[in-house]
Formats: sequence, C-alpha cells, structure tokens
Amino acid sequence: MALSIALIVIVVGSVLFHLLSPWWTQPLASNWQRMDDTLTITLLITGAFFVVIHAVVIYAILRWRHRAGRGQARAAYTPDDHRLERWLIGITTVGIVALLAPGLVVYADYVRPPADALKVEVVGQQWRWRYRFAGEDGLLGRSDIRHVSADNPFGLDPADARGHGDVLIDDNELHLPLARPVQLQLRSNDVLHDFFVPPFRARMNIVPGSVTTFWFTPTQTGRFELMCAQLCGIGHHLMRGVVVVEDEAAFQAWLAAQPRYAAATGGKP
Ligand SMILES: [Cu+2]
Repeated sequence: MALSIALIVIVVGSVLFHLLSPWWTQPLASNWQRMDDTLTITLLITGAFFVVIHAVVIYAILRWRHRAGRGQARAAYTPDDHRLERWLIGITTVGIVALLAPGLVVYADYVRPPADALKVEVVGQQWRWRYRFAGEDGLLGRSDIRHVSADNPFGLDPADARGHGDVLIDDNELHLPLARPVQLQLRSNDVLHDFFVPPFRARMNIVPGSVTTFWFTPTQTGRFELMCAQLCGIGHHLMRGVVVVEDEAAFQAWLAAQPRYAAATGGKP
C-alpha cells in the first residue's frame, strides 16, 4: 500500500512539475518552431508511456497484494502469449516510429539551407570561438589545419586569393542580421566541440577534420548566449559567447569595421 501511494505521488508530482516548471524552453528566437514541436511530440509519447506503465504497476501492487488469511497464492506461469506479444510489438513500433520520424524530417531540413543563406564560418578551439565572413568577392578562402599558427589562427591558405578579403572575427561575439537565413559552417582546430544557441534551438557538433553545417533565420533582435555543448577539456566552461542579432544596417556597419585577412597581416598574406 505504502509503495503504491509513493508511486502515485511520484507520477502526479512528475506530471505537475513538468506542467508548472519554470525551466521550460526559453522563448524561440529563430525559425525552428518545428524543433519545439518535435520535442513536444517526444514528451507526449514518453509521458504517456510513463503514466501508463506506472498505472499498471500500481494496479498490480494493489490487486495482488498479500492479504492475511488468504493463504499462499501462486503466480500462473504462462510461457507464451502470442496475442499479447503482437499487441506489445505493434504499440512499441508505432511509438518508436512516432519518436524518430519527425526528427528525421526536421533534421533533413536543418542541414539543407536556402540558396540565399549568408555563409558564416565558425572555428572552435580550446577554449574560444572565432568567425569568418566572406569578403566583397562573396567567397570564403581555402583553409587547412597545416596553416594554423599564432599569426594565422584561422589556418587560411596564403596562396588562395579568394581568402584575402575574408572578414576575420577574432572574438567570441558574433553579429548576425535579422530575418536573413544564415548557414553556419563549423570546424575545429583541435578537439570535438558543439556550437549551441538555446533560443535558436540550434546546435551542431564540430568534428575535427570535417566541416559540419546547419542553418537558421534569426527572428528577433537581441543578445543571445552561445556555448560549447561538448565537454572539450578543462576550460570547456570558458567556451561561451554571444550572438548579437541586429537590423541589416547595424550589421553591415559592424561587418565593415572588422579586419580583412590581407589587412590584418600588413598587406602580405
Ligand atoms: Cu568546446
């Protein structure tokens, strides 16, 4: 009896905590409402299973509890119940498909940016962020880990003229224009990192040796905290930054004030 009351308290408390929790998702600041919808579907399915499974356990504890004077009751041994198995397999299959399918659809769109997306490179390094925009030519120059040095933290290839006009942001703060799709191209100078901006519902692992991408459209101006979401060493907690979303004019003014690769190296890339 005490156990079943404890279980009821846990189930009701869990559901109430979720409904009343102040730690529900932050207000959305990008176009990824579908990420939230996927999360809601997951919570509804797992929440329903959580309640149903506990209800069955509570019922069983009460219905078949030990009662004095009733003698020794033995459980019936049922080796196979094909009907029950078919039901369980069917319901579990539907539940798992419903959990996975929406995520696959949303993820497929998440990594497929619109053609006019502004391309921004993000370079993760223990333990800070850097960013690169294309210059007037609209092209990002080639980079390679072999060129990375104290003078060239982005690892730009000096021989590639496309990179000479690139805008280098040697700072944790990234500015983005409002209401324009942005594709982030992420790479790492050392270990695994993860670029995460919670209000955008946007994050992606950064894998050394490859470039990962995703896109979003900021829908609100403001300052949004970003963080590294992969434990990447002793200074992991220092890998924080800010994404500043501002109107197009303010963004262009900020961008124009940032150093170009050729200028940053005294005209001699
Ligand atoms: Cu990191």
